[in-house]
Amino acid sequence: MSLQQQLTALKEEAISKLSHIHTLNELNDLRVEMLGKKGTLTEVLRGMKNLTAEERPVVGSFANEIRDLLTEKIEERKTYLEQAALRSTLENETIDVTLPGKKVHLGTTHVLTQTMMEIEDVFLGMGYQVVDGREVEQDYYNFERMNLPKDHPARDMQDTFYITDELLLRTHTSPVQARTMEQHDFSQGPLRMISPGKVFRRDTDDATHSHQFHQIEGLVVDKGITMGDLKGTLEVLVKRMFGEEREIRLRPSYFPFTEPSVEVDISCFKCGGTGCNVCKKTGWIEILGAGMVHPTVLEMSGIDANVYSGFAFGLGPDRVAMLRYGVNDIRNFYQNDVRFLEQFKVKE
Ligand code: FA5
Repeated sequence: MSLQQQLTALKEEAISKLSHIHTLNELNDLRVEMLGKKGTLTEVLRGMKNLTAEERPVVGSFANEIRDLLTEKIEERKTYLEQAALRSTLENETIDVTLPGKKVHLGTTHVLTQTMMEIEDVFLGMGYQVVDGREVEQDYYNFERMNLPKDHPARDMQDTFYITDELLLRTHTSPVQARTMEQHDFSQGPLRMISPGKVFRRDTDDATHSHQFHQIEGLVVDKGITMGDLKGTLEVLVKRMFGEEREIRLRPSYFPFTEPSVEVDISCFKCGGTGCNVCKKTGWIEILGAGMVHPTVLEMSGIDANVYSGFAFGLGPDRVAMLRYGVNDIRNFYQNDVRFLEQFKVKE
């Protein structure tokens, strides 16, 4: 077979193969096979050395034509394949913008946060300031400044996690009393504050006790503050939170930092006062401790107890939320079961 015949056969073979090629990789392989350095065309052209001087340019120009033709055909096929690939990608990735979107699942403010915010609103309306305390507190503020020296037996009721001998997870929000009193400038007016936050105790968890819970401390100090102011303030709170019909009772109690001291109970939401497992058969659930600020506590904060007096209270918002929503186990608030929490969804 002459070189020209070989070249023509090569061209036809390439053109026929091209029509069966469906991927860019296959196309590249074919290009290398036909036109590459070790390809068929180069192989055929090696035979040129056996040609005469007259034949060489003729065959050479024929070979060039074939190379150009094949290069062009390969380019054409390449463009065709690229467009086909693009078409198929576009078809597969078609987005139907009219389909409904995926719903974003929104959470809600925790029911305890909601409750504390509502209580804050009641007090803000009465001219109180809201103060932040510290969850990691000094023994000095948590106990000593609350009239509970190191060996005081009432410390036993509030055991906690000690970070060092002098640093602990606070057992109540009362240390904020001392911190606020020592900062207050009475020439600017009376001291009226509440302080919500987390507190920690070595309590055994049951339906109404949790080892970590919340308190809202309240403190008013001015000239001439009496137990009547305390009672009136608590009545406003209870009526705003629970409605006019809910009964409260004040029981004499003891706190080293108040004198006299009371504990305030609300009639049980579950049994209405007849006694059940939630109220431990008493008909009442305790929601706060309160009293008149002990003169020693005032004096330790640099306030003259002969001139000023005050009341203070420590409210358990977890218990308030239980009472308002009929939650019969405090542990529900802390287990983070979404089915429970979603019942208290608010429009934000
Ligand atoms: C105190 O913590 C005092 N600091 C309150 C106080 C402040 C008295 C200012 C006088 C003046 P008590 O330990 O009783 O007191 O707790 C106050 C409230 O916190 C209780 O009435 C109750 O509502 C809540 N509470 C106490 N322990 C727990 C607990 N383990 N789980 C949930 N709530 C609790």
